[in-house]
Amino acid sequence: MFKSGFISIVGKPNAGKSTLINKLMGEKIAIVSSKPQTTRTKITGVYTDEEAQLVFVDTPGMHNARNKLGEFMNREVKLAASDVDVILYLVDITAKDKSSNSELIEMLPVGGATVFLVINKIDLAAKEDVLPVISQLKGLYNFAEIVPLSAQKGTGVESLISEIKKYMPEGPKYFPDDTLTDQPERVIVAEIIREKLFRLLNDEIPFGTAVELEKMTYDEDRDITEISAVIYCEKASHKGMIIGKGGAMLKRIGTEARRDIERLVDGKVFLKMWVKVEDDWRNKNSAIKNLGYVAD
Ligand SMILES: Nc1nc2c(ncn2[C@@H]2O[C@H](COP(=O)(O)OP(=O)(O)OP(=O)(O)O)[C@@H](O)[C@H]2O)c(=O)[nH]1
Ligand SMILES: [Mg+2]
Repeated sequence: MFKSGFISIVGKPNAGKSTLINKLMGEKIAIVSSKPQTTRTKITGVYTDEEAQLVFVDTPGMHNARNKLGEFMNREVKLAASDVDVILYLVDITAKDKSSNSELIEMLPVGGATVFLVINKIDLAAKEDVLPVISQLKGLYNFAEIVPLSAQKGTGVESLISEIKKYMPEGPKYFPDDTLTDQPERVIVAEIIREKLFRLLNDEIPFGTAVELEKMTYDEDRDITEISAVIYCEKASHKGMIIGKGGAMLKRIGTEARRDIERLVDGKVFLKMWVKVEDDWRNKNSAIKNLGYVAD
């Protein structure tokens, strides 16, 4: 009997949701950074083996929205958590305030879904500290399963997959065997650039950035993919920081992004980037939409 179903990965910002979906897929489909609110849209990853097809959805971290982009992100979580078979609620074992998770779980449209508590980053905790955290958290909700793991190291990820399979109904393959993600290549490219902004820029600057691809074409004669991208930011002072002294920061962002994009397209890449200021875009519905943050 072949099984299939939908599983959404939710939790606070920085819990390690994107790291987990990447580990489950065996490939990087979602960007990761040490800063909260890295993920802005829901991202589907399809896992297929002989027994089952598991359709995972990574989501933005649930938080108190302070602008329209934040409201959009929280809506994305709710959309992704409704109508699924299993919800994985991720908690970072090292996070200080764990009790507030119950409010977030209450906000989820759980419906008939089974909810797992996944305790992540156990590689950062001493063995004897895991059980006390489990007993602290298990009363927050009626969890069907509690799975401790390390999304980064992969410890416990296999057992998570087998636990999930137990709750999957009999079903068809919704996607062809070789499907990995629903994201078009252009979207992944823009996300890779955004990841570098999150990794290389400090303070509030990365949170106010967005990336739009203007062009992505393959030049057959030169065997090179040509990409032009615009980095949007909220203030002229941020633009200066993104470009850096003598263009040094933008160059570094470009070099690191190009390296990843070349791996993705498996070929040479020419990447050109511009930085533009779009005042307070995170509070403008039209700007948010234009930058690809559109609910479906
Ligand atoms: N040591 C350790 N670090 C981890 C683990 N999982 C994730 N991280 C780190 O935690 C940080 C956040 O990881 P993400 O996967 O971006 O977290 P997220 O939940 O997707 O965050 P948002 O998209 O902002 O909601 C990154 O620096 C990861 O490398 C883990 O199992 N162990
Ligand atoms: Mg994420």
